[in-house]
Amino acid sequence: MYEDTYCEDITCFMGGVEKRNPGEAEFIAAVREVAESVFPYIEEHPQYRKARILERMTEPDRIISFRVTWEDDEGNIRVNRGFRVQFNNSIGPYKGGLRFHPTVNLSILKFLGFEQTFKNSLTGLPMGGAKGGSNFNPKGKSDREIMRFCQAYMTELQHYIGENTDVPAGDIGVGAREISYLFGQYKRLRNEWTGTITGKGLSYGGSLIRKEATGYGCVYFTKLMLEERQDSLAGKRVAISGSGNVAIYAAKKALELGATVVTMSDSSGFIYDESGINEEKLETVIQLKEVERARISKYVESYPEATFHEGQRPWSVKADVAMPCATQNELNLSEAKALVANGVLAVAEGANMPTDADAVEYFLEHKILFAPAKAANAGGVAVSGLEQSQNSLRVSWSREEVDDRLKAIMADIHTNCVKYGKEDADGSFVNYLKGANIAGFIKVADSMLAYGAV
Ligand code: NDP
Ligand code: 2IT
Repeated sequence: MYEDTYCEDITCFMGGVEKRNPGEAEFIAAVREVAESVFPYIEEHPQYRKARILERMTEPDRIISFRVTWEDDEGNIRVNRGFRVQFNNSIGPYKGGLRFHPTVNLSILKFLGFEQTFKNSLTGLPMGGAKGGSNFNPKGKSDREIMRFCQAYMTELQHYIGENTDVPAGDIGVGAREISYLFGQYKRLRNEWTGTITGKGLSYGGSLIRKEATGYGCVYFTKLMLEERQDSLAGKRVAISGSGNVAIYAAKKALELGATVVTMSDSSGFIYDESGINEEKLETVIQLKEVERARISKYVESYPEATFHEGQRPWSVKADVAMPCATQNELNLSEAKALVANGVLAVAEGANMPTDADAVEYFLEHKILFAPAKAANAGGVAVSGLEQSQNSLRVSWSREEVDDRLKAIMADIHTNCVKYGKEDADGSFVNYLKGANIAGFIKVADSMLAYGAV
């Protein structure tokens, strides 16, 4: 099953990856995307080839899988599967979110942990890559059930994490409420108060701007890409998918910078508001999603000028900027064609791997500004890193201080993407995908080289 050959080309290398990870479509796609960017770079830097850095980087340090047993409100015993994939800790303690969603499996968590390694490297902060979660479905569960599940999950996870080992955070289905229950249980079991989880509430060690950071960072990055082309966000029509943490704060910052947000969505469909989802309407979305935990379709009850499109994704509308902020594989080739036909200028991935590989290729062929997830959504984990720093220093920085640091980190990521992603003879087109993959690779690869054969 395991073929240990020195590969000279990407076909041989990917053949090995596919053999070793049968049926793991998401993980294989994430590896292929990185390998396509870094293989030519490795060719020019044979020290990486000789040390088999890419082979090592695509094998997680370890995978932890465990049973989570909990009791629902009716007294029934429920059983879920919990995971933590500790992918690579070359440049810092493992860091990455937890996802609670019925689709969670090893392929998805391995792809997310692999991506996280490069993303965290791009932030410039000392963080390795990891991801975890469970196939638990939080939808329709009572607060008490969520609490019992989080406590049961943490009772096992606590053995493997710690402020200098592995620091989890939120992701799909894990927001402020779940983080509080998880952190409360960790603190209780370990009798220690450390910054072992990020995304905490402000009264117990959380950082200002963490909640907003992924969405804000994604918009800051989009602004920088447009400025690179002497353009701006002001007056642009923005199509956003999702209505969770990332989507909401991407919408908020886009509005602040003078754009018009025309769509949001959830797994049941999307809403289209031609007149724009303004500040007041966005507050309604926040109320719907964060407080009532209701469906986005309810938006049209408050704003009948908008339309709800059941079972559809928002990529058919006319937009200058598209921001997929819901989940993986939510923008396919035909939707990419529709966006380009409608004049899209920039696509920024708020979610992880939302765009299918052939759709990414189509955007790049058409010279669309394409911000890959590991660059565009790195603001979330970057502010998690700042939360860790504040916890270690026992200080709390102001909103302005954290926001300024976030802006500076996104600007550095942008600069590095431009440095390694310039294409065309005159360097006029920036392939941000290639730039992000190479820039993220170098720091991790050089650390692995320095450690010798580990
Ligand atoms: P939330 O749980 O807050 O929101 C998720 C949103 O996406 C909801 O609107 C949800 O709709 C929708 N969604 C989830 N799964 C699907 C699906 N299979 N099909 C259609 N819609 C779906 O998660 P986040 O906003 O935190 O995460 C969104 C994305 O951003 C993910 O890819 C995540 O990995 C990525 N990300 C998150 C970061 C963070 O800090 N939170 C940081 C960087 C990236 P519904 O309610 O109907 O399920
Ligand atoms: O995908 C991601 O970068 C996250 N879910 C955030 C991870 C973190 O540790 O803040």
